[in-house]
Amino acid sequence: SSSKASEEPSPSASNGKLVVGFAQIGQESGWRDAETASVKETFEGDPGFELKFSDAQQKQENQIKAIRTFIAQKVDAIALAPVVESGWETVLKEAKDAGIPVFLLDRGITKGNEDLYVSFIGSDFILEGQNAAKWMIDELGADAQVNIVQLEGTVGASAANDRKKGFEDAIKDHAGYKIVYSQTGDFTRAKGKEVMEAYLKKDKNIQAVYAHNDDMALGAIQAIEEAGLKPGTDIKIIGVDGIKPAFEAIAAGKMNVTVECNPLLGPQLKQAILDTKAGTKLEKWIKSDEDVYSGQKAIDALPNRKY
Ligand code: GZL
Repeated sequence: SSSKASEEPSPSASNGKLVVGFAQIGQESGWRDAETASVKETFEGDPGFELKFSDAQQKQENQIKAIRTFIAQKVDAIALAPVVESGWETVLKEAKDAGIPVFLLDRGITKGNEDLYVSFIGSDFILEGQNAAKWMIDELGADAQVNIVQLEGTVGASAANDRKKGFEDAIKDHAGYKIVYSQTGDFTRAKGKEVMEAYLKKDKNIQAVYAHNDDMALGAIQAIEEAGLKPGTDIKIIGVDGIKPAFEAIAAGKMNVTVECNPLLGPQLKQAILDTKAGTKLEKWIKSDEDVYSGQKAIDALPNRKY
């Protein structure tokens, strides 16, 4: 194993502060904006840190470039929200060789590369997909006939892959639950609306929409209303994230459930960096605790929601 010395990155350039480079994906969703705000508040609010922030506009090659820049700047730690699971081995090996610890934020990378990062700080997306299916089965009945449109997240993203897997596993024993259409909406409201519009032109006999994030669910709601149907009633709407607009849609009766996914990861990231610098061994997966909000529970929680 590497000696203690090589695990300690070179002291940071700027006057004793710990310099952190954050390679963020972009601004595709309200959830991600909340995550960015949490990281910025946490690090910019602490005189012991300097934050270098990069917005990759959804492109993996921009995230890779940002990581290389952080390495050249000899930062003390790198945080990465990997837009897709694959293609990180080379650049994360470069960070490792430079003795810079990497922390994955909110999405994972291909299995088998656990030696290339200290910890993944994020949610259990399979559980989130299972919780979405559980609500649907409890609400509509185990033997109901339910045609479902699934709005998938960004192609190749761990959050999309696992929310799909968790959901589809959980409905597979209920023959009446059929995913009649499954298409990526890129985690955005605009694309979610576009995909839903296109589908409704072909077929209106659907009973539920399962969207991998609330932004796409909110886009689908607009499309459903424009098609003359009542979202929340004619078609049940399930989203993931727990952003405030989803709580507002539930309160308005236009959406049924949001499966919470915590974006406020700044404090956990800071603690993980400090622990690592102190030589403390961390869990490979620092999991967020989350809840499921529907009906009166969502209405009651709305005033306290932070994002
Ligand atoms: C989840 C995160 C996902 C959110 C989406 O950790 O990766 O990306 O659920 C966001 O809203 O676009």
